[in-house]
Amino acid sequence: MKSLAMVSMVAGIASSAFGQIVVDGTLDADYGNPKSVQVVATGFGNATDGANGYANGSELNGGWIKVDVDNGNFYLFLSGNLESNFNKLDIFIDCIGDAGQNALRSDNPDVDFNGLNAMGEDTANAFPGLRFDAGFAPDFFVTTTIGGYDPTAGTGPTQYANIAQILTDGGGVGAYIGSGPFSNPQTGSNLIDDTVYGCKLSINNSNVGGVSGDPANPGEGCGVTTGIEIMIPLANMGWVDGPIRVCAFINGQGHDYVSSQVLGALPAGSGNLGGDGLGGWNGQNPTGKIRFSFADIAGDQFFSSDGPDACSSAPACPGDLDDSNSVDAGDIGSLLILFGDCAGGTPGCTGDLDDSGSVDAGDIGSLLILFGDCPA
Ligand SMILES: [Ca+2]
Ligand SMILES: [Ca+2]
Ligand SMILES: [Ca+2]
Repeated sequence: MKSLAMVSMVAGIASSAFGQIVVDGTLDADYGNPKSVQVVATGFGNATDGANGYANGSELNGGWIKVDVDNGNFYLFLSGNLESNFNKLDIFIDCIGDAGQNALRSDNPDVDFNGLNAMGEDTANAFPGLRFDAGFAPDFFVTTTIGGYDPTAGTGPTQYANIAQILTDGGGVGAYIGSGPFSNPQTGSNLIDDTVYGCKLSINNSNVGGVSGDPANPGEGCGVTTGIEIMIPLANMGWVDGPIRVCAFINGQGHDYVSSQVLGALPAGSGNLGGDGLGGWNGQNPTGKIRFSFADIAGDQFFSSDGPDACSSAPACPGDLDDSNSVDAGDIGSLLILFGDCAGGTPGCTGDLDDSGSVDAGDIGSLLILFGDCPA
């Protein structure tokens, strides 16, 4: 965002190296593990259409971040769906450790009909705006939306996107970065290919899995591999080093009503946050439409590029009880020390390799089968 020369330089690096990630709305192996997973039912419609372009609901099932230093790009993959009704996917990125806005100001760049500032503090009326968890101070904003599907003509929908700097003291640069119409609403693909700032965005809206719309049976987000994909040159974000953290949520058309679909996820059982954090609406106000703090909500409503695998409940190398990176004789010794019933008789405690509810002779047999080096 600093200069076109910088962007050109980054693009030059990208074209001279193998690009493992393709921005197409489908998950690439190079993303590694998901860093966030949804546990809350969507309050903005369960997506059931199965079409690549349009969707009848919005859900954020999982979040992946790839900081590709070799190619100079930040990649974000959010599995799920963005309803093709011009609801918004708002993404706040904390990529500079000692800068940014923990409490969103309202003198940031005017992008998407001033939608970013609509979420910020209302200084005239002394209303606070959106505030983030302690320690999370975003430095960059991306918002994207999709709509305009015409079933009669069989055209659309089209995705649109805006980016903006979030500088510590406001101001900065923002821009509309283009549109990506679908080549075919049901089976086609799309791409926003921003040649000014070097960003790329795409959606594949075909997911029908992930969370449900039923709070009593929310399901969960693991396993969904299509959704919203974004690439931003790291130079535009002012990134120098360190992990990159993201807070992403589905919002209403006017950036004025936050859904239940937030990553990092809201506490299980949560509903839509609305404008006040409780499902109410403050949208009649020019700014400060969003007037709650994620710090008041349990858990971290952000996730980090260096976080653990959000979808792994099992250890990466079962049987490697002494963390030697291989399952061998040393682990038999560790197993013997663990002999006895699991706490409360709950199967699957450390050493209970056969899920019998106790660590016993049966687990020695299971351990012998696992003998060998851990997967790389
Ligand atoms: Ca991809
Ligand atoms: Ca920051
Ligand atoms: Ca929180």
